[in-house]
Amino acid sequence: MAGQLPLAFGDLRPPATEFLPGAWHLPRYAAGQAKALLAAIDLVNQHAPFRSMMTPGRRWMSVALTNCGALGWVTDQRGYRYQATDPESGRPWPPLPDGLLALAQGAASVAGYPGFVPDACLINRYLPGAKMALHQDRDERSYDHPIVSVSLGLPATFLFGGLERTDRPERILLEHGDVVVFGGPARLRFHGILPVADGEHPEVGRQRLNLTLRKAG
Ligand code: MD3
Ligand code: FE
Repeated sequence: MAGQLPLAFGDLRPPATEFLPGAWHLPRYAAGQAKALLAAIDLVNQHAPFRSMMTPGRRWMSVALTNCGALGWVTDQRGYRYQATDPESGRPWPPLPDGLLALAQGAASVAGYPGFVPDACLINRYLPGAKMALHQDRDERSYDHPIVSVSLGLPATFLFGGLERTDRPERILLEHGDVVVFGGPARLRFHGILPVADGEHPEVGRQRLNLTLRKAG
């Protein structure tokens, strides 16, 4: 993990900041591992391809998603849940890559959440125009564990609200390589993503990818 050491020079990552209680922004924390992360996502996509999913309210999500790890997040007309198998294939989700686990644990430690052991990684793919409406993440067994988010590719505006849907959200730009850790009092805040603007990222192309590492079970 030499890429995570505080090098005397050659490390241009801005410092981590706690932008709201329990919520930490680690700018470009994962940028040095982007190639490995993209290769890992490619492998997951070969075994469990990105797909559209329908909400219990019968609306198609504009984001395409897949998962790796012991548990994967799914939605259908029956509801939102985590399950051990891919509903498209009936097979277990691909394993969580070691490097991704180490990245998430390192980021969680920086944010003051040592000993984080995620068992689920949801991977969201946003093509230009895709968005995610304000929501809370409440499908995990316990809210005592943080969620680690890794963004790759096109930038997006992240909306970060309060504990009530109507609380006016703050806006945070999430860029390629950025990691955000949400724990403690931030864990149940409403959040969403504004429609992704069209563009072309030199390493990732015309898309935004977001990985969220969770302890779901
Ligand atoms: C704040 N994903 O998959 S990541 C999601 O960029 C989701 O794809 C967005 O919201 C994305 O559920 C946002 C940032 C994030 C993830 C989980 C959170 C923020 C969070 C859980 C609690 C509070
Ligand atoms: Fe969420």
